[in-house]
Amino acid sequence: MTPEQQQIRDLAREFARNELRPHAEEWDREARFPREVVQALGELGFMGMLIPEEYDGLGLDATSYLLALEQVAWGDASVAVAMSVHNSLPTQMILAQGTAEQKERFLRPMARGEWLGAFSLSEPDAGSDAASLTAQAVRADGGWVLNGAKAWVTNGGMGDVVIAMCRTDTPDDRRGAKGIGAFILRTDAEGYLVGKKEDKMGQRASETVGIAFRDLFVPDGQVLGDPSMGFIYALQGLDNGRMGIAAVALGIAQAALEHAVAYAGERKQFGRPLRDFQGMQFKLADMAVRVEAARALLVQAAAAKDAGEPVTRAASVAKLFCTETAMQVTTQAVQVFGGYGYMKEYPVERLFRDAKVTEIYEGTSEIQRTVIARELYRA
Ligand code: COS
Repeated sequence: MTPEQQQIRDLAREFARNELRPHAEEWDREARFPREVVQALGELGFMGMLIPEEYDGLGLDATSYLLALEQVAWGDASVAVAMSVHNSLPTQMILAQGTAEQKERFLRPMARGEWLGAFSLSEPDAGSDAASLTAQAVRADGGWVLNGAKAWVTNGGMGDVVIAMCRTDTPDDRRGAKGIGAFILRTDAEGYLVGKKEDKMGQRASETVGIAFRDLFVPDGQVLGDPSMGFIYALQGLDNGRMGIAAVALGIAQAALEHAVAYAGERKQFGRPLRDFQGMQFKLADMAVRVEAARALLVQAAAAKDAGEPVTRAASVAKLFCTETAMQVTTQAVQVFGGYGYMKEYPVERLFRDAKVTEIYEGTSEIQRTVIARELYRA
């Protein structure tokens, strides 16, 4: 790490320790997202970490961003996923494909944390097979009219800007993955409807909603790039998004490891602390090795991104390994705590629940393996 990267990581750790950790249990219990925290993250510059300074961002490298995101997740995974989606997907997609006017209009308030961003690809019947989505955009005078339903949108209700993928091809000329556009939506637009907030197993404080479009008019100025290339932009965005989720998972795993190490040092059975038992030592060592290996893979993917190299494979490798590490390490942390680990009074129970979804959203572990295998043949 460079001194600057270390400084950003330490700043994130301090913020997580003081502003997130003390409240994580309460936010989880109440399933309430602390919107005020987004403002605080914005003041630190953390909502525009990858946005250039000319648009009010910090203009940092991916490594700094992901190391900071890991720390935020160490404090609270729900806050981290909101930050990850915002920084990795809509802002990066606008940066990559947006016009000068779109960058000026959307990136500034997003970089300052005044507008929270979301990304909407999945639908009730289009999950892993994302290109089969059916929400339809129809050409109209000066723009497009959107109709359809989307599923599991993080920040989709309380957020301000959503990039949503909808079909732009016509029923008699279906073009599959090349017949989809990416639309920059304001959530206060007429015809943007927010459905019920999902009641989830973990990351309960993060807002996950279904949304629907009913004759939602989107002016041409809010179409991202080529209206037939939105699916490609979404997959490019997900290359970034998957590194973000890897960082979120890593923060969860690191937190679980630290709790397990501390507990095994304190808890006594058979007249000795648990840490004195070789079975426990092996368990803790395996957890630590997984976490370190996961971080190395994430840093490697971040370095590839910073070097301007293709990251599809590295991002999927990092996402797969970090998220499965989170699930394994939190499972073992619950085991170390024994009966207490199963109780809500102890944080490992929440971390275990928070870990699971990282193996699912932004591409399941099975999709990551599919992507990695395809890339092996491409190389
Ligand atoms: N970046 C840029 N372009 C990409 C890409 C990437 N990472 N991955 C694929 N593409 C391109 C392909 O090259 C192809 O274009 P060409 O025909 O010109 O070569 C196009 O996108 C379509 O790709 P493909 O034919 O592979 O599409 P599939 O429908 O088979 O889907 C998977 C590919 C399964 C990998 C994709 O649908 C996927 O990632 N699904 C999971 C979706 C997901 O993560 N959802 C979570 C959303 S957030 S809750």
